[in-house]
Amino acid sequence: MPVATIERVETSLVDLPTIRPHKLSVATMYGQTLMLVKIYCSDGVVGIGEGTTIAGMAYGPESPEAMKLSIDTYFAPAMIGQDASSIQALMAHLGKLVKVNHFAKSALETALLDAQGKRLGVPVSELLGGRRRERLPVAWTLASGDTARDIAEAEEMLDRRRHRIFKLKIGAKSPEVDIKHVAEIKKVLGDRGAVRVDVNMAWSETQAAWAIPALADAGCELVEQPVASVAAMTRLMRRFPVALMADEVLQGPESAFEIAKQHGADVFAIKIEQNGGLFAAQRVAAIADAAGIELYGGTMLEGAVSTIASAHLFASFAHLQWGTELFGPLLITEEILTQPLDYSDFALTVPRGPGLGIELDEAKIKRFTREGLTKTTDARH
Ligand code: MUC
Ligand code: MG
Repeated sequence: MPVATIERVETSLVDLPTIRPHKLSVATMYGQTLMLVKIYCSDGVVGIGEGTTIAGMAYGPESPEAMKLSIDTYFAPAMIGQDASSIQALMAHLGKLVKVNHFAKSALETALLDAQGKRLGVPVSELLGGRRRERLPVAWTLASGDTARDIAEAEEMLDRRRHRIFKLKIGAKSPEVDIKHVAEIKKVLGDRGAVRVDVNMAWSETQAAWAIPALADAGCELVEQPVASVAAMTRLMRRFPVALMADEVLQGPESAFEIAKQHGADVFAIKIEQNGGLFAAQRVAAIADAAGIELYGGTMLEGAVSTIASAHLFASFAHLQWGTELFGPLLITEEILTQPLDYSDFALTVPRGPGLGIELDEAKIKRFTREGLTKTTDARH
């Protein structure tokens, strides 16, 4: 007899404004949509999960609307009545019913882990093998599109002791303009702040081969996904005195294995959603460790739920050489938790309470929930 079965699954879309336009090479974001899922269990425990992407469909293969639809139509009906505690078995079952859909699977797995942690009275990090650190260094992304404004923002983050690692979003402009932008920012920050860049696949291989040495000269220490393919990443490896990080090409353990085999990256940016959930991301980290690839805790610019799910996982990693970029909740104007997260002294504290260890401010969430779309699936479907 299972301890608890799944009685209801509820999905909703929550549209939240960002504190400023966030410019990536693929799009400019003015807001963020969280696809929230709640799993109600027969023992009264409710687990929460989040599916979030960047700029609608400009970045990843699933939109928030698509995640919701796949859960409402395919996942949720198959989950009703199932054992809520057998998370790996249930996710494997769902994996047979629905191919890929990594973001939706990550949201569901997060909700199941949150519920299980609450049920057992332990943090999600305990369910993942136990945490090795309580606090995670958090980078901030400078992406206002304006050098002077980015410098002012970095200075403010340093003054507030919130961030001292800065990731610059480049690739929308020419490499020449971007290199100047990076050099100007690093010149002002000096040793007070680390500078890294994310090109989001915008460059051709020849552009990358020309631009990366100039970025290294400007004091940039890490270049994330400069080109789209693993083959091109592999050819760029070991040619410059700067680390190369894989992001978009990492789509679960099989892709991680291929990249590791081809020596396609020095560092993996691990994202729970892009890899298909916390357990899949854990396997990606294990592959990286085995291959001597270093680790970085990435983000899909998620809200508090998926950010904290990621934090529990990253806290359990054996290695986290490049820290994290779990700043998503700080890019949103609204606080959606009853107890705000602790971002202080350049790090995020991993909550200690049962499950994810966070509580949603339901009144706030309600104000920003897209009307008429919240859907509950139960035994009657
Ligand atoms: C990405 O490509 O890494 C992470 C930080 C940020 O500003 O965008 C994301 C996505
Ligand atoms: Mg990236």
